[in-house]
Amino acid sequence: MNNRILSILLFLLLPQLADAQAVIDRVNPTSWWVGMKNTSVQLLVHGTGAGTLTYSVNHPGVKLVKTNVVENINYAFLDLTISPGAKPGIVKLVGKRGTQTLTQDWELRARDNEPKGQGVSAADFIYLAMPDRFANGDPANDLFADLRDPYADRLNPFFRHGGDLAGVTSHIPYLNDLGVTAIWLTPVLENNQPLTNENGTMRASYHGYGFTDHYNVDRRFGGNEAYKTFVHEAHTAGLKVVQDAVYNHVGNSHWFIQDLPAKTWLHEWPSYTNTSYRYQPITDPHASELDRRITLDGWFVPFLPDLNQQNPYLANFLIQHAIWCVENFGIDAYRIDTYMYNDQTFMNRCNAALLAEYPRIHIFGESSVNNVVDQAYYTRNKIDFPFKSNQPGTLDFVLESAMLDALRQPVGWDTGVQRLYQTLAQDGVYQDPTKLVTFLDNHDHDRFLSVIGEDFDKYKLGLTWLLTTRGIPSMYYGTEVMLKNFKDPTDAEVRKDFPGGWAGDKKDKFKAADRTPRENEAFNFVRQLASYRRTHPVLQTGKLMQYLPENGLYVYFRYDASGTVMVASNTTDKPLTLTTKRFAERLDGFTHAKNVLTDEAVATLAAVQLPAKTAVVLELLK
Ligand SMILES: [Ca+2]
Ligand SMILES: [Ca+2]
Repeated sequence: MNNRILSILLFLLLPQLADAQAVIDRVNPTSWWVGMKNTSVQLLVHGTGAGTLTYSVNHPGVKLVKTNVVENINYAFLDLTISPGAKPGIVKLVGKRGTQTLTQDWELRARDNEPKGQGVSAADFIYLAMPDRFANGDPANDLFADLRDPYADRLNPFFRHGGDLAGVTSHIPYLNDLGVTAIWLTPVLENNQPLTNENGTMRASYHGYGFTDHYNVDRRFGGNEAYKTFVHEAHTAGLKVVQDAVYNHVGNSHWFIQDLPAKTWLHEWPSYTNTSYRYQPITDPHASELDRRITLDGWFVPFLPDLNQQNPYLANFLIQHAIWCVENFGIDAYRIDTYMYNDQTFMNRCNAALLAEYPRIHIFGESSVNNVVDQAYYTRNKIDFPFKSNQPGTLDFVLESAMLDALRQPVGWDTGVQRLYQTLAQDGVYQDPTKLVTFLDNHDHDRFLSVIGEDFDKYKLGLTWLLTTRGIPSMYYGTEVMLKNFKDPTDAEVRKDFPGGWAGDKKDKFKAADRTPRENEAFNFVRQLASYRRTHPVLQTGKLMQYLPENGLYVYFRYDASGTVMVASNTTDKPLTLTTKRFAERLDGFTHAKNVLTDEAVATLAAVQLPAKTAVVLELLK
């Protein structure tokens, strides 16, 4: 059959098929609220022939402004306005075609009192956990035979292990005790992806970065209700919640990938094209358009299709989903996955929409770069780039590598602790460097303890910097009980189960009695510094003054009207006595101090004893 005959046949048959079979099987967002600042919402309506129906809405305060159709007749996009006086309840969406009338219920809700969009700031300390690997609170949800990946196997590092939201919720008291004030979980939305073959190994989407339905939390994590419970319990305990957002791509089993609304929904290439993972073409004024397109529109991996955020219906879909999660679950901040590979104009629009509804919300993306200029591009900055990002913060990858270099490189003119000093010395490019989220490692990097050669002195030094310098500190789960490993042979090595998170684990490191003396020392060290930071605004909002490092000695101060804290670090292998005359500018008026880490009194400030590879944190007193 040639194409012309096929087209004529389809032309004759399709209307009848649509007439006979038109259905609505999905409306996204699944609900919305009365009283949002933006009174417009665009409903994606999906189902066989959904785009061939004529829609109407008869509900107090709700107006159907426009019905939009796209090239796939299974979609309609309905532009609604919801007046402040609209009545919460079930809205009937009526679709008609010929003699057929379809009625679809859609929920309009009143806003609830759960705190939402509270933001995270330098007053916070974020704990990053992977729910599949943290604790299994409900063994009944570990696997489901009707999902594309029906397995759970703790002996396989690449499979799901059964950890879930109930497991995180039940350890909120542990996190409170440790002194963290916010929890960032790797994504919890449904990833109904099959196992994928990655370099010859079958792997599960346990990490969560391949969404298949934006409006459902994965059943294996406990579903939407478990997430709501987790957020509510966290808030009740004084903890905020950071959600991991993924705008750049979805899983290739996502329901809308199975029935694409339009050719322009994705970045499609004549043949498969991966992103180069090179970020320079985005900021480079000399870049070729081809290099830019490959970086931005190339696919992250073959099973994560790259979304075209310039498609206006897709852009609305993603932005409304971001708002829906804040409003529905009560989340407080967003970490954004692969920030650099998104359309940056779209990102600005999305950030602005979130900030318009929730002025205090914090947003910080993953931009894995190796220099301050490229990092500044993705947050509010003072550089004259042609594109100006409105993102409030960003993850501070440059400071991470600088802190690690300070601990692993020999002291030199531009090496060792100079790297830390020199990185912070470039903070002038940011509008507000205190909004950057700092870290020593994460789920994609070698674990901190291994990078520094499992040296406990260096471990304490790094954590001291993390918890006393500028920024919003974050810590990867298990660092406090000295989990270690390189990504050798794969990242599964840095994503091990938290010991004690599963019934029957030999050791329960959530409990002091099951931790070794060294692990308790580590836990208590983190807790001590976190507690001091939490109760001393000077470490949150105080100014930072740093002195040029000399021979591996690095001294900085945090100070404001409420007090002054001096942090003196000896990054060398030898004990040293630090003469403090050079710091008179900040020591003026202070005569003695309290050692924050030991609570000991320090009688004189003339000289400070610094054993090899140690830092002292001194609260200066008059
Ligand atoms: Ca489970
Ligand atoms: Ca992209």
